[in-house]
Amino acid sequence: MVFVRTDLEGVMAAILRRTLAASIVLLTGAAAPVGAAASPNSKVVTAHDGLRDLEPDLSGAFDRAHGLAVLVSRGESTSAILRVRGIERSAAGRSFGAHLHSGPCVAGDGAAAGPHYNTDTVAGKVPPRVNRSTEVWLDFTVGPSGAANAMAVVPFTPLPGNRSIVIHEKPTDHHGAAGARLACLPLSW
Ligand SMILES: [Cu+2]
Repeated sequence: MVFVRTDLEGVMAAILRRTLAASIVLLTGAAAPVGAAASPNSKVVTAHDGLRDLEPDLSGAFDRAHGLAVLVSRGESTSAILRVRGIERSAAGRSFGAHLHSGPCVAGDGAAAGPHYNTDTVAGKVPPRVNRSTEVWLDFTVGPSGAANAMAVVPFTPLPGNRSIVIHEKPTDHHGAAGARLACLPLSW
């Protein structure tokens, strides 16, 4: 487990470095990439904010939590990371489902986030396949200090919109269900 966590931290640090480099390119309009991996074809979405409560009776563990989400798309592939900090330590060891949802993150209104973002649905495929390749699943387990990390790589680029990452009370099952919606992080681009 320590190996996995360390490895994940390394991967996320690399993505964050690339994100920063890509952002610098966007901000400065520099023609040449800044940093080794800042491809001009990569698209980067970031969000860093306090989590919004969706179910005040259930979401106490996330009352003071904040989240960082980064989506990096290159070609047909998107890498997504989620870092959550400030989770109540009583939740250490618990696992929670988390997904990119198609709708906005509105405090107190879990339904506003709508269904999972699903690339089959966007493409009009009926019925849509529901799995970790058609949706962005970012389940995590809370560490002893109240921190959690998750990463997913999917073979599509989510379309822009006012979207959210929703944290659920249970890990995601193979139908994509994870129980009540506890908290969310707004993600708009
Ligand atoms: Cu969800």
